[in-house]
This record gives sequence, structure tokens and C-alpha cells, in this order.
Amino acid sequence: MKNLFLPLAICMFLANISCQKENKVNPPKPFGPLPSSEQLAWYEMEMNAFIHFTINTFTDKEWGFGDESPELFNPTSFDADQWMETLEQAGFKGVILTAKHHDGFALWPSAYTEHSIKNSPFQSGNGDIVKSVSESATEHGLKFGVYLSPWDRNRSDYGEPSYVEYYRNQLRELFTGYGPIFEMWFDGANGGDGYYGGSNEKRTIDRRNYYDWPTTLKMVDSMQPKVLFFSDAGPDLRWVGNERGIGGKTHWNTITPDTLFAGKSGIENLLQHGTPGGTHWIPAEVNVSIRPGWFYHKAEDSLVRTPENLFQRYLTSVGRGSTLLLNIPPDTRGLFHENDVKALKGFRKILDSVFQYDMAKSSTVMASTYRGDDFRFSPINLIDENDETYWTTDDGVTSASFEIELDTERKLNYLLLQEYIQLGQRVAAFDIYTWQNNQWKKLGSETTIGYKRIVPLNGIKTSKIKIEISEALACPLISNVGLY
Ligand code: FUL
Repeated sequence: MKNLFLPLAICMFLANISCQKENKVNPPKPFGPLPSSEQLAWYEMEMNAFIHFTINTFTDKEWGFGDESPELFNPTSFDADQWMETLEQAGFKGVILTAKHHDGFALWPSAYTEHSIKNSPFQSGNGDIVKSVSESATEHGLKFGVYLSPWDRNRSDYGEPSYVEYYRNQLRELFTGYGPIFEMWFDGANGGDGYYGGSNEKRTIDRRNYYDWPTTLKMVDSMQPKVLFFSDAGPDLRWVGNERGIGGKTHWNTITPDTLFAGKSGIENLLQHGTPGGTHWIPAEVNVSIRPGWFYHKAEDSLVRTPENLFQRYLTSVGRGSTLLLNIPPDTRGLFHENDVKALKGFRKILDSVFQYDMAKSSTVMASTYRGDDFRFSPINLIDENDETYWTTDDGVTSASFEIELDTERKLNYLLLQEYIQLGQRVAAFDIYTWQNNQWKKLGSETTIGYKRIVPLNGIKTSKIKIEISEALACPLISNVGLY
């Protein structure tokens, strides 16, 4: 073990000197596909809110048929600030609103349809929920995103080329009228039947070709190049393959998308886990609702997830290198229900208490090896609270270990690891050992790390912990370790 029992301040001082002298070795070369700067910023957001709100809220349905009268949409106490305040306090960094769900009702006064908020009693037809939410989000420091359902059960021309034009026109309205949009959510759902302008029939589309996504994405990109496109297949973020809030313990951000397209069945497992050595960087996003349904139903007021359950979903999403997209559906008043607000407050309390104090940051750290014996790549980088530095090994060294020695025996609940993914995802397997009765005892074996990996340690008592990376696609780069 290369011992680094020096206090952190001295180590940082030495690191500066060594940088000023000469750099003995070069940093590792990038490995495989890499995340874009927008994707990197997306990981750091960690928690975003999904908001399902439309005519379904008033009809008590999950999927409107498309024949609902706009008259039904009438939230009496709508308050976007109540939503955003709740989200900001709970630690959410972004919000994605259903501007249009499968029933086709537009939450903004679209010029291309009469099936919209402009023909509702809400604010005498002068309301614009997309505008109110995007403005309030900005005021509360949250990024704004939109969901615009491709499947539209209201439109008479759904299935014709003219509908695709209609869909693009609506995207143009959203992407030019409401400020920066960080994420665009393309939902692959399509149940076939609908109102379709009075036809009341089942329509099938050629799911691979009908929407001509490449043209649509290019168009949106030309208006807002920084937007991240989510769909079953990416191109920027992929579906995680389930709606239960469970990311893969093994989560490769890499995947080969030509095996994927929206609606293809049997690919859920692939979406959840990804592929080591896949051709593209498309992380899985974990979407789940705080209630059984995506829309508000009074009957589900008692079925809101508990703070503990939300914390478990945090561990199975953010703790597995994804982000959590948690749906909170406003009620018929146009407010987050008290039970949901209470659950979110409790969730925040748990997060704050669990991650309040990182014991690793006041510990000593050593590693079996570090790159070129160059201090710039030493294990001190694991605990220096700087995301831009990392511990790494020589090229070709794909198994190595590091140890964290605590000041005294402590009870450990969680281990947090972060890979320096700016240069690619590499770690495929690692083992965790703790010091018990004067020897190392294996606690468990895990697989990938990625942006962030949080492993429950179940309150084990120990004075030392060792992470042994046993398999990596190239020399591993670890930027952070935390112990809670
Ligand atoms: C699904 C939709 O059918 C649900 O209504 C909901 O919007 C969910 C997030 O995606 O595909």
C-alpha cells in the first residue's frame, strides 16, 4: 500500500508543488464514448420532478380518450409557486411538465388546435400553464423541461403525415416561447384506440418510421441545441425499462442504440443495464410516480409513497448512477396535495440526515498503486472534495485497491463512490472489505460505479474499509469516496 497518512492540507500543498515541478506521466486517454457537457450537468441535477397535469386530473383517468371537452379543465386555486417552492425545498433541480398528454389537450394556448386551455374556463381562457410553470421554475432556480405526447387521441389526422407537421408546429411553439428547455421527454406509449376527431377507432402506426424522429430532433436542436432528448432509445437519455423507480445495480451508461427503438418489446433488461463497450453514451433515467398513478386521483390520497420509500427510490436511482425523475401530480385545485408535500418534506429530512457528515473526508487514505507515482493521481484525490481530480492507475492496470482508515471504529451506513466519467465509464466489478478482528473481511461484491454509486453498508462497525476493483475496461478513475 502506498501510504498517505499526511494531513489533507499538507498533501494539497505537496500536490501543488509537484504540479509546479514536472508532470511525470500523462493523464489516461479517454476510453469509449463520453458524456456531453449537457449530460454531465444532468447527472449533477440528481433529482427532477415530473408533473402530470391535464384534463385527466378532472376526469379521474390515466389516459384520456381524446373526446373530453376543454370545459372540464378548471383548477380553482392553481399556484405554480406552491409546486416550485415545494420542489426547491425538497432539493429538486428541474421540472418536466406534461404540456400535452395522450388525450391531446394542450396546456398552453396553441395556435394549431382548439383542443387547448384557451377554450377552458381556467382564467377565462387566458391561462397558460406552460408559461406559469416555466416562469416559476426559473424564479425558484429549477430548470424547465417538457413532455409532449407523440400519440394524440384527439387529432383526426393522427397516423397521417399532416399530424407529424402538427406535432412539429407544437414543438416549435414550446421551444421558441418558453425560455430554455433542458429536457424533452418523448413518450413511446401508444395504445391504438382513440377519439381521433370523432372516428372512435383503433389506429396503428409504423412505430419506427412514422414520426421521422431524425428530422424532428434536428429541428428542435436548431432552436435549442442544449436540450437533452429522452426516449426509449435516447439519443441523450434512455428509459430505464420500468416505471417502478429501479435503476440497474449494473448500470452501463453505454449502449448500442441500433438494437433499440421506441415500443420494441423485450428490451427492458437491456435498457436497465446497458452494455459495456456500447457505441453511445446514453444514461438511463429513472422515472416513477409518488402515487400509484401518474395523474391525481382522490382515491390515491392515502397511497402516497412514504419518505422512507422515496429515500429507497433515491438509492435505486441516483445511488445507481442515474437521476430520479419523480412524478408529483397536482390535484383538481391545481395544488400539490398536502400528503405529497408532507412526504417530500420527510424525504428531504432523511437525505439531509443520512448525508450530513462524510467520515471519509477526515480519514486517511492509501492505495495499492497510483499512476506513475505521480501525486496528481494519488488516492488523496478520493477525499479532496474536488470533482476534477481522481485516483488512477497506470495504463493496463485494471485491478487495484484503496483503503480508508477512520479515526476510530465507526458505524457505517453507506459507501458512496464516483467515477471520473469525463474520461469514460470503466469499472465493471469491485469488492468491499471491512476490518474485523484484525483482518479484512469481505462484505460484498458489486459491479459498476459510473457517475455515482451508493452502497448500503447496513450499519457495520469498523475502523477501516477497503475497495478492491477487480475488473475494469481500462485503468479505473475514481474521483470521490464518501462514508456515511
Ligand atoms: C407512459 C404514459 O403512458 C403514462 O401515462 C405516463 O405519461 C408515463 C410517464 O409514460 O408511457
